[in-house]
Formats: sequence, structure tokens, C-alpha cells
Amino acid sequence: MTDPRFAHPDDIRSRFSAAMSAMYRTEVPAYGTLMQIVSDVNDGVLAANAGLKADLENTDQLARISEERHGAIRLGTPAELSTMRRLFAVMGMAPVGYYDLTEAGVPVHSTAFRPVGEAALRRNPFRVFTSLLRLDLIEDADLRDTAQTVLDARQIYTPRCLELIDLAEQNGGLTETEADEFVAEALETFRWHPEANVSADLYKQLHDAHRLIADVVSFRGPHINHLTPRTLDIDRVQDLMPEYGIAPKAVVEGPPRREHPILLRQTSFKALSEAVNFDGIPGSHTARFGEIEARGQALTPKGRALYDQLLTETRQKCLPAGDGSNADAYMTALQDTFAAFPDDLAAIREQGLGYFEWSLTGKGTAGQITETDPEALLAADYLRIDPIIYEDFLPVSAAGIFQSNLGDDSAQEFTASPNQQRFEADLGATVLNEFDHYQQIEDQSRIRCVTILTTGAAAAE
Ligand code: OOG
Ligand code: NI
Repeated sequence: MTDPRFAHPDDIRSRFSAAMSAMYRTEVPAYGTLMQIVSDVNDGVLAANAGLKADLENTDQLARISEERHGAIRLGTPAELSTMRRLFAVMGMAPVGYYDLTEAGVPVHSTAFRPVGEAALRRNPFRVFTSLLRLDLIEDADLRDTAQTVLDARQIYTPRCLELIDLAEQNGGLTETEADEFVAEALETFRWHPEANVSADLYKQLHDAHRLIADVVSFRGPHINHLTPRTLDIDRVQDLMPEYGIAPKAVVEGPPRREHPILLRQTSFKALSEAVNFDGIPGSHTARFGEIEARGQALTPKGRALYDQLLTETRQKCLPAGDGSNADAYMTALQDTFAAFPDDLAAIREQGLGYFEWSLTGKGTAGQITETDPEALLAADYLRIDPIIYEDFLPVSAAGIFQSNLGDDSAQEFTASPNQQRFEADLGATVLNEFDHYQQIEDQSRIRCVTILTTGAAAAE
């Protein structure tokens, strides 16, 4: 339960997300332009589509759309990762999911810190995709040791930020004043540093080993590398970007456009080249970009397996080239292959492919209903179901985003080596399994509705 002496973690998260967005807008002005396009497109979609607007209102999601965004950071050491877990916990964010990206040629493994539970997500769904560098995958032992030494010597958190994390843990929260201070101090960790931590020569060696390694090791902190607003029409925003002088990535990642969106579609604009000072020697680094996403229904393990299978089939037919030369062919192959994924809610439910949330329609008097079968109550219009929105990420899409912003030449062969146990040991906690979580939301919503209709009382959460 929330303690009145303390700022609510959801509020701290909202403040932090707004502060991060303001900072990123000054650091990467094209992100501000992208925000404007997204907001115009979202307004247009809502004005033209009363049904969608009503559905979002009904499920209490309209307010969150314009607030909604995720970001991404890349960390260098286990100690940085475990402190990051404690930092995000102060704002009600927990690690959900494990993503191994070695399979896709990127030497990291990752989780997403995000709010868990309906109320917190509605309040503010801000999340951060957080990767940990796999130094063990650098072949050159000398370079690996040098990188390790550089990383071990840096401190990415301000002393006051560390004190405030301790304080929040000891007291069970932060007062309003402490929370404001915490937001300002935590933000420092995510700021861009034009002064590199390494010489131009070492930067080049790291860069030659993998661009991502240079990005993580060469700087004083894990600069936020992108922020991503949610759009209601991603294809429209993708088309509009060039008109505003922004170069989009070649193809939209994820499933094709559908009547009933599933999972997550994402696209980004190319990273900027930024001036960097390597010990007095001027140079540049390319890492930071902007991204947009469109979220659809969360899929069950069965639905996800079908998605993965269809995506693999598509990529066997046509692998999207970074320069966009086969973008049309890829989008056509994607659309054709995904014809095998049913695009109506009844079929998705019958085949057990997606998760649904149950709610009351307002028909009938709570406590007066004798029918207890949820299916019968649904058929008789006492209950309604809506798709549960996917709040997580997709490894193949993430790899596509990494690659388009690290350069097409950056994909390397690594032996796929998922190591969730190691990741969790470094994190200092286990990650929540996203499928279990969605299943629980679905089950609890159904039980709660039936209990209210039949007894008049809300079931304990
Ligand atoms: C993270 C890429 C993953 C997404 O939206 O899938 C990601 C990174 O580039 O560090 O943010
Ligand atoms: Ni992203």
C-alpha cells in the first residue's frame, strides 16, 4: 500500500519520463520533430476513427497514448546492471523478459524495465530496454582486458543518486522533495557526454571489434540511445518522415499492417553523427537515433510461435537490405506470409493465439446475476473482451533496430549463447516471464468480473 509520506513510484516514473524526453529533445532535435509528427498523426487517426477512440476510452487507455514512450541503454558491467535495477525500482519498474541478441549478431543480452500491472501501466507505461555488453564475446584477449579496465574504473551514477536509492530502499520510498532530487540525479546517468573516456586509438580498436563495444566502453555513461513514442499509424509516420527531412530506416520491423494489430511494429530514423573529443583529439560517434512504435495484442506462446515461424519464413524468402533496395519486396513477402495469421478477434481467441482482458459492459445489476459461466455472460452482453496490449519487445526487431543504427556491416557471427542464469545473477534478481504475466491479467480480469456480477463484491486483487 502507498504511504502518504512518500511520492508514488508511478508519479516519480512520470516525472522521470518527462524529464528524459525534454533532455533528449535538446540533445537530438530530430526527436522533437518526430514527436510532433506522431502527435499530429495520432490526432488525425482518433478524429477519423470514433470506434478506436471509444475502445481506447473504454479500456482507459486514451490518456496514456501521448505520454507513452520507451528508451534504451547499454551497460558495461554487472555492477552497473544491478544498480540500474535498484534505480528503476524506485520508480516502480521491474525487469520483464530476457532477450538474447547474440543470435542476431549483437554481443549483448537484455531485459526491459517496466511497470507491471494494469494500474501502473495506465498511469505511465514508460519502459527502458536495457542491454548488458557481453565482453566474453570479444576474441582479442588484450582488448577485452583493456575494455574491462576502462569499464571498471567508471562510475555512471552520481554519489547523491546512489544515496537516494539507498534511502528509498531503507525508508520504503522517497518524499516529494527527495523524489524531485532523485529524478534530476538519475537523469545525469543517461546524459550524452561529448568527452570520451578513451583515446582516439583505443576507440578505433574497440570500434573495429564491434561498433557496439565502442559505444558502451568509450563514454562516461550509458547515454540514452533512443526514445520511442507510440503511434496509432506507423506506416503514415514512416511515409511522412522524409517530408520533414528525417531519413527513416528501410523497413518497419515486426508483423505487417493488419486490421487487428498484434505484438509490436517499430521503425526508426538513422543515428546522427555527433562530435566527440578523444583526449583533445576531435572525432565523431554515431549511436543516437529516434524510433516510433505501434503496439497491438499480446500473443500466447502458441500465437508467438506462429508469429516467429511466419517471420522466419518471410526472412527466408527475402532478407531486408539496410539500404532499402528490396524494401517493397520484403513488405510484400511479409504481408503474403502473414496471411496465415488470422486477422479477426474471434478466430484469434478460438485458436488460443492472443490474450484478452475481460470487463463489465454495465448491463445487469451487480450481485443479481445467477449465471456463472463467463462465456455465457459474454454471449449475453454482460461482459466484453478486449485484446491485451503487448508491453514488451521482440528480439528480431531489436536486432534490426540495433543494426540499422550501427551500420549494415555490424552484424557478426556469434555463437548463439543465451545465458539467462548469468544475466539474472548479474542483475541480482530474476526477470518476470511475460507470458505468465499476461495470462494472469486475463485470468484475474475474468474472475473479477464474474465475482462482481454474481456476488456484487470485487474479488481481492
Ligand atoms: C536497443 C534496441 C532494442 C527496441 O525497441 O526493440 C529496442 C538498443 O539499440 O540499444 O529498443
Ligand atoms: Ni527501441
